[in-house]
Amino acid sequence: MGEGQPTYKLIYFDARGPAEQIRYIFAYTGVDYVDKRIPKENWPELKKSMPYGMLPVLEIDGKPIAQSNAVARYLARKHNLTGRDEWEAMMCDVLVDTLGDLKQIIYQYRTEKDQFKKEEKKAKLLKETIPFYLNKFEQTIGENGGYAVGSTTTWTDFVFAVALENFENIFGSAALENYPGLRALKRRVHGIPAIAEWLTKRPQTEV
Ligand SMILES: N[C@@H](CCC(=O)N[C@@H](CS)C(=O)NCC(=O)O)C(=O)O
Repeated sequence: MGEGQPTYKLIYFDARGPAEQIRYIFAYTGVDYVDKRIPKENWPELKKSMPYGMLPVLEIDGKPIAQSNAVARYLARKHNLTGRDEWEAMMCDVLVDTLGDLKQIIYQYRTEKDQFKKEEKKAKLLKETIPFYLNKFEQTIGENGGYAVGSTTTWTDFVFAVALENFENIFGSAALENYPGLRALKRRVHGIPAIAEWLTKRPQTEV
């Protein structure tokens, strides 16, 4: 570890989840970190010592920092992954937060216990909500020549690539067939050599 380089320990469960975008940043930048995956049975005890009782948490020189987007944005800023200027950094946030709104709605559908309501939610998602958001994302990415923001790789590309993979897992690979720009973005990110290497060596998990 070079002088001035903090030590990083990423704590999460044995899953991609909201930790995966942070792992992509570490892979892309080549920064060393410990990818600590805690067994579910250790969680109740560990939870008590986490800042907000949730994971992921990134320990930076031993200090635990919560919130996957705050952590990703911090690392992105340090490693020039927030676009060319403050405007592009803001656009990164706009897209990440808007995608977060969609992920939240999908989460509510996935965790719905009532089968009838679940089907209703799914129908609305597929007919209205998903096309509404994905068409807008598709348009933005088209305008930016395949990038989420500006004309360079940003952390937002990583957040999208991770989400789109999950999206295809949830709704089937045909779910993105009307969105060639989104598919191409995911393919481009997955084709970046350091990310491609991470994809082959990462633990294979369901979510
Ligand atoms: N907004 C938080 C959400 C974190 C979150 O929902 N973590 C879940 C796992 S994905 C968790 O820690 N669940 C265990 C618990 O709540 O006890 C982030 O993005 O970091």
